[in-house]
Order: sequence, then C-alpha cells, then structure tokens
Amino acid sequence: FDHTKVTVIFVLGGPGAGKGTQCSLLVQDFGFCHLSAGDLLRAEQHREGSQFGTLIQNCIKEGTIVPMEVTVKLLENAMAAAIKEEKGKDGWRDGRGRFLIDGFPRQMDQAIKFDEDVCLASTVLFFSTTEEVMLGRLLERGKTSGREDDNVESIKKRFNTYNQTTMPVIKHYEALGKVVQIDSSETVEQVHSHSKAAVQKILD
Ligand code: UP5
Ligand code: MG
Repeated sequence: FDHTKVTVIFVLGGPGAGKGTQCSLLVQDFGFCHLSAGDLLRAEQHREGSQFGTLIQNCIKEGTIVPMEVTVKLLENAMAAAIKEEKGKDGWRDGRGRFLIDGFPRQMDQAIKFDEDVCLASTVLFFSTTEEVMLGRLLERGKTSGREDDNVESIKKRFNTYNQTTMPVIKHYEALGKVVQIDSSETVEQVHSHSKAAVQKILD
C-alpha cells in the first residue's frame, strides 16, 4: 500500500491501562481502523496451520515479546487488508487511511522496523496509571476473559516487561515530541473525554 496515504497513531500503556477500551471508543468517534497487536497474535496463535502457535502461546503466558518479524508482518498484512476493504468507508477519509495501532511497538527493535518497513507514526497516545489500578482491572477481567495471561503470575511478568522493555520505547518517542500522555486512572468516560480531545487535536 501507499505509505504516504496513511495516518498511524500508536497506543501504548501498561497491561490493563485501558488501551483496547479507549481505542473502541475512538473508533466510534473518528472511524479509525483499530488493530491490536495482542489480538492479532492471539488470532494467529489459534489459526490452523500456523507455525507460530506454540511460540506465541509461550510468550503471552510469560509476558515476553514475540519476535518482531512475526508481529510486524501480522500488522502489515492487517493494514493492507483494511485498506483494500475500507477505501471509501469510515476508516478512510480525505484519501487517507487512519489506524490506531494498539499495544505496539513495545520493544525498540519493533519500533525501528515498523518505522523503516511500514511507515512513521504521527503520535503516541500513552495511557498511564498505577500498577495497583492495572492489577485490579486485569484480575477482575480474568474472571471471565479466558485470557491465559490474566493471572497474578503472568501479570507480574507483564509489568516487568513493560517497565524494562516498553518504557524505553515511550521515552524514545517522547524525545521526538510525539507522546501525548493521558491519565487512565479515572472512569472510562472521563478517560475517553481526554482521549477524544487529544485525537481531535492530532487530526485538526
Ligand atoms: N477498564 C478499562 N478502562 C477502565 C477504566 N477507566 N476504569 C475501570 N475499568 C477499566 O482494559 C482492561 C480491563 O480494565 C477491562 O476489563 C476493561 O473493561 C477495564 P483494556 O482496555 O482491555 O486494557 P488494555 O490496556 O488493552 O489491556 P491488555 O490486557 O490488552 O494489555 P496488554 O498490553 O497486556 O495486552 P496485549 O494484548 O496488548 O498483549 C498481550 C501479550 O501479547 C503481551 O504480553 C506480549 O506477550 C504479546 N505481544 C507481543 O509479543 N508483541 C506485541 O507487539 C504486542 C503483544
Ligand atoms: Mg488490549
């Protein structure tokens, strides 16, 4: 696809910060195509004939990062498919495709590869709150989510990877002046009103 004809916003923040929840609301406001790297990996894990099923399952349970080639390829394919489908529809406005890329990049090598091979993101929406809040939300969700990583052991490992590996990515984009930080400790509606205003500013 034509890389100059897409607007990409990365959505980052710790496990359970509310990335997916806020992305869904922003899709309703602005008609983005929302791609969650974690959701794409979980779909690939369960796809019949995938050679990466076991690898992905192990990484997700251990809270470690799946090798970047796998994730970048899944995102690139999903973007190309969306562009093919969406032209003329909501995610496609003024000749541009708009993407919210949720939960990616979470390691520096992924960020560099995506920048080089796919396109540059215009902004990073960074949802931040405390580990206490995130833990509470994930344990609550774990009662019904069926996610293999919504248990205390996996959550602690996810926090660790987030602090060690993903925070440096956020710092990198911060140095480039691309980060908009939003406190996601408040209610879904309150966080949404801040997110909506921030995205409106980006698109203006
Ligand atoms: N909730 C949300 N907002 C709330 C609010 N304001 N007040 C009260 N409750 C709120 O929300 C989590 C829960 O909290 C929900 O029950 C929600 O209702 C409630 P959600 O919006 O789902 O939060 P999110 O930030 O999306 O949390 P998620 O668990 O999806 O974050 P992770 O970043 O941990 O998960 P992800 O799916 O992105 O990645 C999973 C794994 O995949 C990673 O650990 C890694 O192993 C792998 N991965 C890679 O290897 N590479 C990648 O590039 C991406 C992922
Ligand atoms: Mg999510």
